[in-house]
Amino acid sequence: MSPRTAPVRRIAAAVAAVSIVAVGAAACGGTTKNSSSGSSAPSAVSTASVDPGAAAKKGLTIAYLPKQVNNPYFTIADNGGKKAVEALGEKYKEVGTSSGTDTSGQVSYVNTLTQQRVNAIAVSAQDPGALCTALNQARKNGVKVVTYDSDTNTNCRDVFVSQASSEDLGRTEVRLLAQQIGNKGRIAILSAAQTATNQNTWIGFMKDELKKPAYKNIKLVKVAYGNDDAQTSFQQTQGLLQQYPDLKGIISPTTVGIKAAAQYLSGSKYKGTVHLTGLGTPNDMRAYVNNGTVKSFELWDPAKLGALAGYTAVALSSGQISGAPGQTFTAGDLGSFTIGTDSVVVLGKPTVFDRTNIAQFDF
Ligand code: RAM
Repeated sequence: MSPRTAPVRRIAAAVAAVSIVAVGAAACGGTTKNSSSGSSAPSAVSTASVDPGAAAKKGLTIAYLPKQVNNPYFTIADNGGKKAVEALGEKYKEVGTSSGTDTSGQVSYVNTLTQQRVNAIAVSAQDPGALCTALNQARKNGVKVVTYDSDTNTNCRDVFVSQASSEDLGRTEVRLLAQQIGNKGRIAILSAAQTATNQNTWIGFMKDELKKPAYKNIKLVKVAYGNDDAQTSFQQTQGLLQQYPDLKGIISPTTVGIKAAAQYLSGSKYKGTVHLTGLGTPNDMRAYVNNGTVKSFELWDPAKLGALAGYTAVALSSGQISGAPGQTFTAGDLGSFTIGTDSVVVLGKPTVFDRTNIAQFDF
């Protein structure tokens, strides 16, 4: 899929900007979807009545807008979404930018999808706030908005489909690395985009975990950003080792970052002595686990995440749920899910991959 050209994007953004002021005013007017969560939303959503027993509508258009279209992680996730929504009799489409830092490109796509009157958008946000005006404009026009993988601010979407508990992800990555380096030494984080909601949330929990007395001999020296770009991530890893030659370990909570860091370490004198963990796909990381560069890392099943986003979008568009905490819906063979605080649905627990189990996974 090729990214849209800049001039087209500017025109689309300008068209949408004209009608956006009114939405902002409505959203700020204090209509609250759920007063205990403190999330405000366009009034159309907050007053919608739901019928949990309603049949799923057919022929809905569910559009996926990943952070990045050429990222294998999103290819797996969105294909999982495609299978799920098509099995329900809906239409699937995917649009998106090829860069993980093109927030204006994401905004432009939201505006186009709104003009096309898709029924729902499933979006992985490159930035928590940048898409909000466009997404609330979409919602005001009846488009349901599900964030998946990377959230926006809570008042800009109906439901966030989260891959796992953010707190668990952040803390377990620190634990994995701490075990590998014997609880001692300098470490760094190689993240994705500096604005990415998901990575920043996990990093917040990593920093909190590192405050525990058990980690008093571990020092986080730097958070570097590889922007979910293989070459930048590779160079950032190289730069970290140049700046901190005594570095003991790296956490990379991004599939693009961890793969590039593993590639760098694997071909360097640091192979096997500088430890690396984070979030990666088993297919990307298999060679580096088998050649001793990486001991263990974790991830959820991206296809299931994409599928759950699709089921959630269809349930919203069919009036089975409105996104309010406590509501329950069925997500095909993934089972039944209950919407939690801040309208978040959690897929489940991630899997830790290492030499003993990685051969069992193919994604
Ligand atoms: C990258 C993206 C994505 C994140 C995964 C782990 O592919 O940044 O948002 O969830 O890594």
